[in-house]
Amino acid sequence: MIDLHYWPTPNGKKVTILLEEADIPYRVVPCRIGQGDQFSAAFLSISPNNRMPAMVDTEPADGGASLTLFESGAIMLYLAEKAGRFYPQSLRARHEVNQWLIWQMANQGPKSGECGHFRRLGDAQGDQSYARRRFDDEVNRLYGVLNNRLYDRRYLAGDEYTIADMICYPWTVGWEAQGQDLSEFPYFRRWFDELGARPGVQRGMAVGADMSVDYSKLSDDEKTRLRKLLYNQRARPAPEGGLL
Ligand SMILES: N[C@@H](CCC(=O)N[C@@H](CS)C(=O)NCC(=O)O)C(=O)O
Repeated sequence: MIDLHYWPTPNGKKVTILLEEADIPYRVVPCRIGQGDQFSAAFLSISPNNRMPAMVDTEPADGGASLTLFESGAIMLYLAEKAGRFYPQSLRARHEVNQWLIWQMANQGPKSGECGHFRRLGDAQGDQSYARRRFDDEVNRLYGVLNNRLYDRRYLAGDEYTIADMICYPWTVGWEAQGQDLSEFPYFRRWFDELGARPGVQRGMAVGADMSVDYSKLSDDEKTRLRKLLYNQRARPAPEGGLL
């Protein structure tokens, strides 16, 4: 069984889309990031970066002890390999998928995350207009990268729908809140509409809909509490007595 430590954010939904598409049985273990679950010792032993999603497979293919993973890209690769689906194995096709999956993890995810961060922050900590413009522009550039890629390909890695598509999709659903105009990106739009119509994608995107919190509806006190918990995180001290 797969235990998915999850909260309904784009990074979490990448994995639920794959689990639904590949019909892999799983249990959701809520990781309430607004309550600080990601800092508990039990969670950090699975995910030392104090971020969800994280995963425990209690029945790995080698028959050994439970296998744990953090980082959504690593989890997607593992689950696709386990299911034997959505991750073509020929040399060239596999590396097409790998490069777009890593593109997502290194570019689309982090830049879109910062775009959301500065848009939500407003000017509460002083003038943030440069930061907002910087990340709006970067996100716009990244939609352009997807649009150009999809100009002559049905999917990101070619003719086949793969985990490269699934990993990118959830970060694009909030295009409006990211300040983007999809009429600029017709080839991306074609792909976006096709993926959005897939029942597996719809089921994956809906996981935890009852848990999610609308940030814009929170009171000022609640926003202050969340900022204290989530913003300005610094290094956690290592325990005493390690290898020196
Ligand atoms: N690169 C990581 C990013 C994961 C990530 O940023 N998760 C956020 C929610 S979307 C989180 O757990 N935040 C908790 C925190 O900021 O303390 C991945 O793709 O798995």
